[in-house]
Amino acid sequence: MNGEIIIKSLECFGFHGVLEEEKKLGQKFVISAKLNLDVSKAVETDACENTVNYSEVCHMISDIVRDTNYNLIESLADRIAKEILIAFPLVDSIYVKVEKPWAPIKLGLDTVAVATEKKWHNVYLGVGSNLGDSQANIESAVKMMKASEYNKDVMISNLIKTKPYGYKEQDDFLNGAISLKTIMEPKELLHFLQKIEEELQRIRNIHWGPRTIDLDVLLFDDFVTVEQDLVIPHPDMCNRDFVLKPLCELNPYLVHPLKKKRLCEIYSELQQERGYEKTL
Ligand code: PH2
Ligand code: MG
Ligand code: MG
Repeated sequence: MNGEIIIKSLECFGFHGVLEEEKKLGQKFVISAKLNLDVSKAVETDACENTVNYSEVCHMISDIVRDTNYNLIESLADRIAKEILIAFPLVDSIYVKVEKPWAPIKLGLDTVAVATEKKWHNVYLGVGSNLGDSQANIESAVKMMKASEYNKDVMISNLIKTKPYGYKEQDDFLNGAISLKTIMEPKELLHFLQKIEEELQRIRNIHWGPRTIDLDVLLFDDFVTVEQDLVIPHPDMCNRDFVLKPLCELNPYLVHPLKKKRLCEIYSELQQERGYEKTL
């Protein structure tokens, strides 16, 4: 049962702002938040440990406003949203509004405010390696994903040995799929994954050539985007059995947002079309 915890106009004090005076003197910030969570267990047991204690949330917000320093209220709202999502695992998504009623703009106004929404996104990644100790490279990548507090529930499929697809003059690959929840937005996630690839010494020379690690965003909720450096869903995922096989192991009933079909259907259609199993 979906429930909401609503905090309206919590008065806080802090030193956020672009002007030196704001940083020195501080001012009032008024925070409102709406937390979405499953309240079934709380209602069934009538016990506070099965929900989110709104008093703890309010104190956490007040501490963040007092103890951090941002130029922008956008950054403050983002920080509050992220910290609450991380600290209270029951919360699936959150809306945060930061008002600055005393904004020094030499004009009279009620208040100025920014608002943000953040949530735990369901993400699926493809992972591949055919250089160095592939299994160790993939394990290190997973460890780095787990180490970020912006991610949780990181799970990896079994790894499969596969023939190179595309550029053939290279060693066989070890491939797998990873599922995780993240509060990063797509571009942030892309940069996070690129940093892991760099740390694992990936050198980009031949397009589709040998690599110590390749981390591709396959699916990001039902999100669809086309940008120069990021296309979601992954445009070639439905043609690759080394992607679909491990992905189906993690979640066969997941629906592809553009094909509107379950992954297991897409995979079995690919196998029929090819007439054979491509993996070794
Ligand atoms: N990745 C590629 C190109 N070809 N072939 C296999 N078997 N596995 C891969 O992960 C792979 C590939 C580009 O990302
Ligand atoms: Mg790739
Ligand atoms: Mg890639």
